[in-house]
Amino acid sequence: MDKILTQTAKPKIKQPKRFQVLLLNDDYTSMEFVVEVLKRFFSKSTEIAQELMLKIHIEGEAICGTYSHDVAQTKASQVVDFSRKNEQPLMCMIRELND
Ligand code: TYC
Repeated sequence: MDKILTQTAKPKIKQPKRFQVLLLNDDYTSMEFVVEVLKRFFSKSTEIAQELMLKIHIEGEAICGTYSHDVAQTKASQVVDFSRKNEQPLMCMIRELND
Protein backbone atom coordinates (compact mmCIF):
# COMPACT_ATOMS: atom_id res chain seq x y z
CA MET A 1 0.00 0.00 0.00
CA ASP A 2 1.21 3.47 -0.81
CA LYS A 3 1.91 5.77 2.06
CA ILE A 4 -0.23 8.86 2.18
CA LEU A 5 1.90 11.94 2.38
CA THR A 6 0.57 14.15 5.10
CA GLN A 7 3.34 16.73 5.01
CA THR A 8 3.40 19.24 2.23
CA ALA A 9 6.78 19.26 0.55
CA LYS A 10 8.41 22.65 1.00
CA PRO A 11 10.50 23.68 -1.97
CA LYS A 12 13.97 24.51 -0.65
CA ILE A 13 15.22 27.41 -2.70
CA LYS A 14 18.60 28.70 -1.65
CA GLN A 15 19.15 32.38 -2.25
CA PRO A 16 22.55 33.14 -3.79
CA LYS A 17 25.07 34.68 -1.40
CA ARG A 18 25.60 38.43 -1.62
CA PHE A 19 28.89 40.25 -1.14
CA GLN A 20 29.62 43.81 -0.08
CA VAL A 21 32.43 45.72 -1.78
CA LEU A 22 34.24 48.06 0.62
CA LEU A 23 36.80 50.80 0.09
CA LEU A 24 39.31 51.33 2.89
CA ASN A 25 40.89 54.59 4.00
CA ASP A 26 44.62 55.27 3.75
CA ASP A 27 46.79 58.36 4.15
CA TYR A 28 48.05 58.66 0.56
CA THR A 29 45.26 58.14 -2.00
CA SER A 30 43.90 61.50 -3.11
CA MET A 31 40.31 62.37 -2.30
CA GLU A 32 39.73 63.28 -5.95
CA PHE A 33 40.88 59.81 -7.05
CA VAL A 34 38.49 58.04 -4.63
CA VAL A 35 35.59 60.16 -5.92
CA GLU A 36 36.53 59.13 -9.49
CA VAL A 37 36.61 55.42 -8.47
CA LEU A 38 33.17 55.66 -6.86
CA LYS A 39 31.73 57.28 -10.00
CA ARG A 40 33.47 54.98 -12.46
CA PHE A 41 33.05 51.56 -10.79
CA PHE A 42 30.04 52.05 -8.51
CA SER A 43 27.96 54.42 -10.66
CA LYS A 44 27.68 57.08 -7.94
CA SER A 45 26.78 60.68 -8.72
CA THR A 46 29.45 63.31 -7.94
CA GLU A 47 27.55 64.38 -4.81
CA ILE A 48 27.07 60.86 -3.41
CA ALA A 49 30.67 59.94 -4.31
CA GLN A 50 31.97 62.95 -2.36
CA GLU A 51 29.83 62.04 0.67
CA LEU A 52 30.91 58.41 0.56
CA MET A 53 34.59 59.33 0.15
CA LEU A 54 34.38 61.56 3.26
CA LYS A 55 32.64 58.77 5.20
CA ILE A 56 35.55 56.42 4.34
CA HIS A 57 38.08 59.13 5.23
CA ILE A 58 36.45 59.66 8.66
CA GLU A 59 35.22 56.18 9.57
CA GLY A 60 37.93 54.10 7.91
CA GLU A 61 35.74 52.19 5.44
CA ALA A 62 32.36 52.16 3.73
CA ILE A 63 30.22 49.79 1.70
CA CYS A 64 30.14 50.91 -1.93
CA GLY A 65 27.76 48.26 -3.22
CA THR A 66 26.39 44.72 -2.76
CA TYR A 67 26.59 42.15 -5.56
CA SER A 68 26.86 38.46 -6.44
CA HIS A 69 30.29 36.95 -5.71
CA ASP A 70 31.45 37.22 -9.35
CA VAL A 71 30.49 40.85 -9.76
CA ALA A 72 31.89 41.86 -6.34
CA GLN A 73 35.21 40.12 -7.01
CA THR A 74 35.47 41.68 -10.48
CA LYS A 75 34.76 45.18 -9.16
CA ALA A 76 37.35 44.82 -6.37
CA SER A 77 39.98 43.63 -8.89
CA GLN A 78 39.15 46.45 -11.31
CA VAL A 79 39.45 49.06 -8.54
CA VAL A 80 42.83 47.70 -7.39
CA ASP A 81 44.15 47.48 -11.00
CA PHE A 82 42.98 51.01 -11.78
CA SER A 83 44.54 52.30 -8.55
CA ARG A 84 47.93 50.66 -9.16
CA LYS A 85 47.99 51.94 -12.76
CA ASN A 86 47.45 55.42 -11.32
CA GLU A 87 50.06 54.86 -8.57
CA GLN A 88 47.50 55.06 -5.76
CA PRO A 89 47.55 52.62 -2.81
CA LEU A 90 43.74 52.48 -2.48
CA MET A 91 42.49 49.19 -0.99
CA CYS A 92 39.25 47.46 -1.87
CA MET A 93 37.88 44.27 -0.33
CA ILE A 94 34.80 42.09 -0.45
CA ARG A 95 32.85 40.71 2.53
CA GLU A 96 30.06 38.14 2.58
CA LEU A 97 26.76 39.61 3.65
CA ASN A 98 25.02 37.58 6.38
CA ASP A 99 21.30 38.21 6.35
N1 TYC B 1 42.51 59.74 3.58
C1 TYC B 1 42.79 60.16 2.22
C2 TYC B 1 43.42 61.57 2.24
O1 TYC B 1 43.38 62.25 3.26
C3 TYC B 1 41.54 60.17 1.35
C4 TYC B 1 40.94 58.82 1.16
C5 TYC B 1 39.56 58.64 1.26
C6 TYC B 1 41.73 57.72 0.86
C7 TYC B 1 38.98 57.40 1.06
C8 TYC B 1 41.17 56.45 0.65
O2 TYC B 1 39.20 55.08 0.51
C9 TYC B 1 39.79 56.31 0.75
N2 TYC B 1 43.99 61.97 1.12
